[in-house]
Parts: sequence; structure tokens; C-alpha cells
Amino acid sequence: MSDDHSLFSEKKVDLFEIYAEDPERADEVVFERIPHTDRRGFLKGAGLATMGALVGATIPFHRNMPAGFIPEAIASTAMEIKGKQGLTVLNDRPVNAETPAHLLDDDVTPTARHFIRNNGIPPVDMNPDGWMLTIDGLVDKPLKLSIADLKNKFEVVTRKICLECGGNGRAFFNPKAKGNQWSLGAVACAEWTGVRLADVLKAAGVKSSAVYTAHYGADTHLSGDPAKLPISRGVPIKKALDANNLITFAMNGEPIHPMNGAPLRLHVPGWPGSFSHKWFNRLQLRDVVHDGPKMTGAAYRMPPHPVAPGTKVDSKTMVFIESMPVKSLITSPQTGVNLAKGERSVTVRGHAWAGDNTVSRVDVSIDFGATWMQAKLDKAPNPYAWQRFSHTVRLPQEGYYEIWARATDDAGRAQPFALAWNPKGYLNNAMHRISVVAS
Ligand SMILES: Nc1nc2c(c(=O)[nH]1)N[C@H]1C(S)=C(S)[C@@H](COP(=O)(O)O)O[C@H]1N2
Ligand SMILES: [Mo]
Repeated sequence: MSDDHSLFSEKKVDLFEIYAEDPERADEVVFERIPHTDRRGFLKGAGLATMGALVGATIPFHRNMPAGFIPEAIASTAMEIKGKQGLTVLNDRPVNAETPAHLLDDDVTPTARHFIRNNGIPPVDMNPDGWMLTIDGLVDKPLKLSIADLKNKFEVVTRKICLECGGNGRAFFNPKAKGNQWSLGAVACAEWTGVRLADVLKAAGVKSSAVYTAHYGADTHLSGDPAKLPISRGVPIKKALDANNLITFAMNGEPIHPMNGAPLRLHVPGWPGSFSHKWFNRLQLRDVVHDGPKMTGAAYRMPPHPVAPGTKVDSKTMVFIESMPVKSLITSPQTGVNLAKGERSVTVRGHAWAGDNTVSRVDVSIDFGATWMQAKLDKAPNPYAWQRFSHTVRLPQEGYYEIWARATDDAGRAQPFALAWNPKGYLNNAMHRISVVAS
């Protein structure tokens, strides 16, 4: 075990190096195995020492630390993922990290601030040379395409794409829904470059019997079992053939970040992020609704009608989530801001998006929703990008204020005040609010 320490020789834990480059090895170093299971046990040896060094003290109750958890003190400060900055790490196995709202102010989200949602362990080999995408199943001519083939054979397009996890906002549900406790920041709008999925499917020739896609990638299941997939989602063929879906090889003009799916990923904009497969290497066309992991049971499904919080819902009656609902996020000022003495004017800025729809208006309120003011709303630079809103409000006197934002889509649907509770904590598009103190 003489090289155990090499993984931890850097002062800061580098999640990408530890878990992406050699997850098995890293896990063996940090955690004991519970014999005859694939479960992790206690932190031990170098792992325990490193964790202790990082938090600046021994961890008396380290034996109680649940697998997949990292100390809060590290999660919120020192945890580093190469090429990412300012993200709040929710857990390390799999890696899940979200972006604080005030760091999402840019029209185009910098790669360093794009959230990460992994269901499994990213592949070790993300080399673009030799990466092959297979298109098979119900096609006239199965295709095997390199990234160079994609670039040479199809029109290359660059689009800003708003990507949101179906579970964004889950942390605010009561009773709690199981799953990653995302607050506001499992959403981003980066600029992606690639080719249209529809063009590639047309080149393969879609058979009339094809009704659904199945998406596959190179990441592996948390258990390490090569027979298991971490996730495999699919969409109805009609959505698959929409010209807005892309197969991308660049993010913000550079190779895709390893945690965002390098070297190739799929984008099915407007629908839950889970359809946008990372480390993408195969799309199969099927004659049945796809039944891969996270397609069955209650995964990405909603009760057919709104239910009271805590209701047990039979998953057989639940319906697939398709388009994401209208939502907005205030990105400036940062919540909790104290205005300079005498300052009464605040410019509120943020973004709004609406799944397959567009946003037709955003209103802001400084009086807990009693009255609303219509904000300036920009058009999206291209379909499926988020839209900028801004409005300058005047605070009448000193005191504590909340600024609320409410977007309305082009079908007249507005964000709700309260949460639409559902068993798995999806689609929380309740209005965002920030606090401001004037003195
Ligand atoms: N191969 C693969 N693709 C995946 C996932 C995954 O775990 N593995 N997670 C999905 C989910 S649930 C979301 S929300 C988005 C997140 O994309 P990001 O990590 O680039 O932000 O990727 C999707 N694509
Ligand atoms: Mo997600």
C-alpha cells in the first residue's frame, strides 16, 4: 500500500482524480469494504487521515459517516473538482454538485459553474480519438461514427442550451423526497457545439416500427458490476427527431468538461436533464417504450393528478415527465445582501425558461406577492436558451425585504407560490425569492 498516499498528496481532495481516474482504487484506499458486499464501510487509514487533515481535526464519530458522504466542512469549501469553481458539492459518490444562484448570473454559464449530476462513475477513458458512437436498433443502416465523422458528415451548429435536472428544487419539499437534495442550482445554460441528432438519425434511416430511443454512455454502475448501467433513458421518436436535439463535442468553445460528459454528449433540451446522455456512445431505436434504468417505476414520473403531500402513489398510474415547467432564478443581487446606507434602488436580474415553451413575461414583487411589477424580458438568443430578465425596484424605506420573481410561459402558466408536492420531488418550479436589507 506504499502508493496509497499518492492519491492524497495534494493539499486539496481532487474528486476528479480520485474517483474518475481510478474509482476502484480510490475507494479501496479511503473506505473499508464490508466483506462479501459491494457496500463501503468505514473511512480508514490514509482516507481517514486525509479527511482529518482537511477538516483540521480528528473526526471522533467517523465510524458513523455514511458512505457517499463527505464532511460538510469540505463539501462547502475545500472540495475541488478540476475545472469547476464555487459549486456546492452534495455528494462525492456519485459526484453531484450544484451552483449557488448568484454564480449563475452570466447569460452563458461558464463551464466552471455548470452543475454536475452523475448517477454512476464516469469512464476512465474520455479520449476523443477513437471514441465511437453507435446508432443501431430499428434503422435501415446501423452507423458507427467517430467524432471526426460527425464533424465531417453533418452540419455543425452552436446553440445555447438550458439544462435542468428534473430534481432541481427537491430540497424544498416537505415531507422530504428521497434523492439528491438540490436547492436551486441544478440548472445552467452553456453554449454547446455539435450536430443535430435528427440529421444523424436520418442518415441511419429510421424504420417505421421505431417508437422510442434508448441512450447509452460509458459511465459505470456504482456497484462496479459491469452488467449494470447507471442510467439509460429514452424519448418518443417524435421528440428524438426534433431539430433542436444535438450530439455535442464542445462546451463553451472547448472540449466538454470530463464531468459534463466528455468527449461526446446528447442534448434533448426542454425535458429533464436525464435524457441528455453524457459520455454518449450508443443510441438504439426500439419498438417499445424504453425500459432502461431510471425509465421504470416512479423514476421521472409524476402522479396523474396533484396529490396531498405525503400521499402514497401507485407508480403504475404515474406519467412520464416530458417538458419541464416554467421557472425563473434571481441571480443578482445575492440573497442576504445589505444595501449601502440610504441606498433604496436595487436592480434585480436573472433568467427564466419554460421547457418546450417560451417565457412570455416575468414579474417581480417586493411585498410578498401583494403587488407585481413586470420586468424587462429578453428574447432567447436561440430556442431552448434561457431568457434574461431585469427590473429596478425602489424600496420605500429601510427594513427587510424579499424580492420574488414569477415567470409565465406562452401558454399562460405561471410559477406557483407553493410546491406541487410529488413522491420523488420532481419539477419544483415554485417562485424564487431573495432577501435584501436596506438601512
Ligand atoms: N451517462 C450519463 N448521462 C447522464 C447522467 C448520468 O449519470 N450518466 N445524468 C443525467 C442527469 S440526471 C442530468 S440532470 C444531466 C446533468 O448534466 P451535467 O452533469 O452536465 O450538468 O446529465 C444526464 N446525463
Ligand atoms: Mo437529473
